[in-house]
This record gives sequence, C-alpha cells and structure tokens, in this order.
Amino acid sequence: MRIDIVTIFPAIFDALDVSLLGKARQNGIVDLRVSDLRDYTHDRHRTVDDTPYGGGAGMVMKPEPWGEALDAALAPPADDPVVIFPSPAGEVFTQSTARHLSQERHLVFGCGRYEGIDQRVFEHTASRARVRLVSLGDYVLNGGEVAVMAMIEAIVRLIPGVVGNPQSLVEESHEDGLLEYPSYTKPPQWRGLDVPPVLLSGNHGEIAKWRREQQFERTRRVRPDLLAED
Ligand code: 6GU
Repeated sequence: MRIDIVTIFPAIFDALDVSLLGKARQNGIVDLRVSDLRDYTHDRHRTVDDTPYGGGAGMVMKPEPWGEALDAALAPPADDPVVIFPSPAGEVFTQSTARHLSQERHLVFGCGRYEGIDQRVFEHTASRARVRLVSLGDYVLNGGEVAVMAMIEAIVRLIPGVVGNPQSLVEESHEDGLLEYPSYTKPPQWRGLDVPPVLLSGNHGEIAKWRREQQFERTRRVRPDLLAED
C-alpha cells in the first residue's frame, strides 16, 4: 500500500519508522511518503494560512499550497487513491473504516491545522479522487497529525502479513462488535489475586463460554451503546 501524508509537521511522522509500521515499510508492504506543505509555498515566509473571509477567530489554511501538494501526491503513478482529511467535523473512524481502508492500494492524508482548510480544497480534490473527512471521536485536537498516526496504525496492522498471527486480529476488541475478554498469564497467584480457575481447567468449551460471558458483561458495563439494536 502506498501512503502519502501532507503536513506542516513532517517530523511528527518520524515515529512511523519504529515498531509494526517500521517493519511493514522495511518489508515493502507499505510505501510511506511524508511531504511538507510549506515546500509548496512560493513566498519568503512559506505562508500556509490567512485570515477567514467573513471574519472570526483563528486562521484558515490557504488553498494554493494544498492544491500543489495534492497535485504531487495524485500525479501518476497515483493508484486510484482515497484522500482522507482528518477533521472533527468528519464521519467517525471505526474498525470498519480501518478494515475498508486496509483494502485500498493508495491513501493520501491531508493534515489540516488552525481552524481548517479552505473549503474549495475539498471540493476540488473530490473532482479527481474519492475524498473522506474522518474524525477520531467527539473531542478536538489541534491538528490532524496525531489522528492520522492513529488511523494509519489501525489500517496498516490489518494488511495481510503485517501482524504475525492473524488469529490475534480476529479475537480482539471490536472485530465481533464486543469488547475483548480479560487476559491472564503466569503466575497463577500474584499479590493475593488468583487467575480465574476456569482458565486453568483445560476445559476448552468452558473457557470459550466464560470468555464470551466476560465479553458481554464488560460491553454491557462500559459500552452499552455497542449492544443497542439499530
Ligand atoms: Cl481527525 N482532527 C482533529 N483536529 N481533531 C479531532 C479529530 C481529527 N478527531 C477527533 N478530534
């Protein structure tokens, strides 16, 4: 999968060299390219923002540098890309979003800062690629960078070959619409706390039943919205 990121803080994405992502890049599974929006400005101050038409607080990102930066990311050999703009005004990113995006060949992330990007950038980009505004949830970050880090981690780990044991992807929270069951390892007693005896019983039917009950109990307690019928 090819991933382009456009940002005014490219250094934030240095963290993608390590861990799972770093390995996926080394193995050639992910081709990640980070570009600096300011490289597409033409004034001495490398200006990327300006005051909003109509007045109001804050600054708006100018369309011209975005136009050129996205021209570069979408130029051949772009591969039928999806352009994702992280935004608290977007649709909520879920495991299902991650699953669908993990099956794409080319993702482009446009990280906005300040009060947002000139609306015409979204409109123009939508005329030449699939565009999605995506939010992590109902809270506000200063910019899209940290949100994009989270989205990329959620997406890339679902690409076949990135996570060592594919079964671990099947059993985790959200894949079956429930939270995951609690896990234990040795020793059987620690600081006066016992591992639930059923897990030491060797009875795989009983263990599976206990884990399922734990999933339902935990989901009902902390995320009843996941159980609500829709
Ligand atoms: Cl995707 N961007 C920003 N700036 N804030 C957010 C977010 C995204 N998701 C939740 N809050």
